[in-house]
Amino acid sequence: MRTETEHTIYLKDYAASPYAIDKVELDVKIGPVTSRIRALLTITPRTGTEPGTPLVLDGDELKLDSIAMDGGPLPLTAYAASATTLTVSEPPARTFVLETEVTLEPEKNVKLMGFYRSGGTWCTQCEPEGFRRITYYLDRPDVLAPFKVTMSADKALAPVLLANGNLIDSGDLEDGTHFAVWEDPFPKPAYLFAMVAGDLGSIHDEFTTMSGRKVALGVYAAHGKQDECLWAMDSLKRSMAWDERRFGREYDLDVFNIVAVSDFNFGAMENKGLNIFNDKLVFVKPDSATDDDYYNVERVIAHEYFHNWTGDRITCRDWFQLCLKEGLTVYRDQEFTSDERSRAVKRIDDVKTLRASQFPEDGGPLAHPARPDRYKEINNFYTATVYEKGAEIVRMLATLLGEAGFRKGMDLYFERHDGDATTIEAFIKVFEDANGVDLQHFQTWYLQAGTPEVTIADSYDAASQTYKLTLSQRTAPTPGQDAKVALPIPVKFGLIGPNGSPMSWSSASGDVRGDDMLVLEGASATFEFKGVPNKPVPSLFREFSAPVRIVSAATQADRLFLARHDSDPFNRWQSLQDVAEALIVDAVAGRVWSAADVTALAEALEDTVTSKSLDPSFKALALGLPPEQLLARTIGTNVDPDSIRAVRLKLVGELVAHLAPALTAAYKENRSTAAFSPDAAQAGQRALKNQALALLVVGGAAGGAQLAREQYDGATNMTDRFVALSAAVQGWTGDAEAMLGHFRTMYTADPLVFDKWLALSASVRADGVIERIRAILADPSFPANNPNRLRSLVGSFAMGNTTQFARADGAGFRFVAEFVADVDTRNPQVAARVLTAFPIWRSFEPVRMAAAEGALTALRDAGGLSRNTADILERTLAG
Ligand code: B3K
Ligand code: ZN
Repeated sequence: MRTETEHTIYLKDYAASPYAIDKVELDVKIGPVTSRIRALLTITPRTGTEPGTPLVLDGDELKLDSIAMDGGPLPLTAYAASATTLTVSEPPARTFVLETEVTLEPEKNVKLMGFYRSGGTWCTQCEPEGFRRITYYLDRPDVLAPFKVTMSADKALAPVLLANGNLIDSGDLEDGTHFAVWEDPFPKPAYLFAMVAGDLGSIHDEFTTMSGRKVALGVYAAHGKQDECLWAMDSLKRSMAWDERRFGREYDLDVFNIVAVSDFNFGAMENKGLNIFNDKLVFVKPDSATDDDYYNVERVIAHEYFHNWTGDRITCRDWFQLCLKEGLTVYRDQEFTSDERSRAVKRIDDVKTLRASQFPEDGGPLAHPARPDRYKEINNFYTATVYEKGAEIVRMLATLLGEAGFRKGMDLYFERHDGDATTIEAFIKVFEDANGVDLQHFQTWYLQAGTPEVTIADSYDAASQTYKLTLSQRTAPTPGQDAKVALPIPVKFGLIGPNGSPMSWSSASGDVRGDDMLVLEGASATFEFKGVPNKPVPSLFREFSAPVRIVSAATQADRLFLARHDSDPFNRWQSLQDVAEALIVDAVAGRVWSAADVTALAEALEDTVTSKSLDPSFKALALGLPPEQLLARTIGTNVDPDSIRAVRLKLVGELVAHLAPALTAAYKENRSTAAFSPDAAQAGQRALKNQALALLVVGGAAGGAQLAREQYDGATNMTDRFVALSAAVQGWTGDAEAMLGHFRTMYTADPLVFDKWLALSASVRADGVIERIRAILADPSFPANNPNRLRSLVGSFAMGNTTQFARADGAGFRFVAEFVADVDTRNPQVAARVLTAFPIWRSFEPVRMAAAEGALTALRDAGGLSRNTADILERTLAG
């Protein structure tokens, strides 16, 4: 490994910077090839700073053109500049103004961090450490300053000039250029800085805040894309209204702009007043975007907007606290979606995501606490643990405190910390103070890595009418954290009587709160319910009230009973998953199911699909069998992905043999000729219809392939077309190849639809898929630097096509490792992200395990990797 990766940063070493920045004035001259950045930083030593303490500013690939202090030149001996630092050895012991100039070449910035060019548009990405690629600065989140930015550029090349805050001046200059001055009155860390220049189209609207202020809203994108931005604008307005209603949060500037760009390393960025988005999370229209795309645009627009309060107004003291803004903001966007759409469906979707991405992370070599205490490369900590587990922790807090108690804490958070760069401890403290409770034990959720496993045992004594429930927890060691403590775990629950109705009790002992929550604080606890007339079936972890793995001795009969009778939709769904999972896992281990086992599950699914009371989007989820990767995780060791896939497909086939009539009926009943609308009701009907179709095709029902073909040909929206194609590809029907070819020809001109084709091409399970992907990559017209294209093709392969990625001959592992090495030379963030497909390698059977290790060690031995990729690789191999 390179020595760079030896460089570890520890939370315990945190110290405030010796200097504060009171004011930033930037003058940015954007030229066709080079851009010049002049920065005027007003700097004051912080109280307690020893006179003569050097000022050390961060840089990254910068070259200093000139420097001055308080308007005069600085002698060469007074400073030292390198690509990564600018040190002023003995700054004055009073406020001074430091002036620097650097020249950048945005076009060459293919890392897409700092100031770069995407499809002709100049834009920025600064979180976490991109601002230092624009100018020398104290690039850390606890240095907050008001910014004033003067931008100028050729008027024809860049008629649009945007930055954070409010526009205070603009005009033409004599040389054909024009300028704009943007001022952001809210002190902010540099990671929230943004500017955009280019020839862009836009749509505009207005929002009136709860105190009656008018905010001008704009969404900017490539010309001709305006109609694809309307949903984003609509989502923004609903987000603004929701944050006022639900959290009392009002927007603060006069302007809120969103810009869509095509080359972006992740989804979007919450820069103050100027959010920059990956265009795939802005552009939607019925004939090129699916219902999932609409849902994601709405969700991410909301997420970035909500950051204005949880992230921008209140930011992080240091990057260890990332979860403070991310976990909390994910919780907020989840709540938004739950209020706007179906709460139960949203919860199921989120738990599926958590289990698919966070649980494997938490149980593998990359496990880390939601608030880590060390890192080598902060970019590698934008993880499912920080985001999704972070949101789960906030959700548990809300569950434990109740809605009103949670809101009191949030109100205090905004009141006490507005304008601060703060910590997880401060966040927990507001809930303690607002509610008069002790949350020190709860705080451990942020500090301890690993997913607790909760084991459930119960017994019923008919003579004394007593029902006893014993819960115990255990968390396996994770890298660097051998000893684990018990965590406080909220368990929402209910007891269900033999007739399917809720059962009550006359008295309970143990930490039972109200009639629907238990709290497991220690390693183990017993809860005793008296006055329970019959043996109940317990429904535990309703709404998935804690991010844990549940081990229960429930029988298949109990699970099927819950699937029919539980009043909690989450647990109804979960029970069906559990039944299917048990059948598959047993069969993989050689204990083949009986016909009666399959019939019982098929009947429960049929009751679900034909139910008059359940909504279609829930039914669609209920019909989805546990994914292969999840089954592999449950199996845990000695995994052979081919056998998991074969057994799962066999179960689908047998279920479909029972369910074909019900699925066909659901398919027909949910077809609609109404004009397309992305609303949850219509999307839910499409989801059920399309899930039925996918099962009919993959389950080999007579006429299934034909139905997919007909839907594909006759589709009037992308959801129907794409799902029909996916079903054909998943089932690898006779005409799947022809359909894929047709889709490509039809949509090559639209990069975001082309991404769908790339992802599907990479998901083909048949041999030859690696050659297929290699051929696509080798095509000279393939945009090899665009993160969306690369992730759609190789990311989908590595993360989704497990049987081919984890081929026993090692070809899949080698291909992905070679791809990572290649992309790493251009865009380390994309490379490091794709490499996170590997950490499951030790769960495979010995042949695959050795093949994966071979590919990983070859990557390591070739050397020359970026810090991002080397860090992931090192941890993946160390395990
Ligand atoms: N805060 C950004 C993510 C930045 C990722 C940097 N590697 C978007 C978000 O989470 O809202
Ligand atoms: Zn975020």
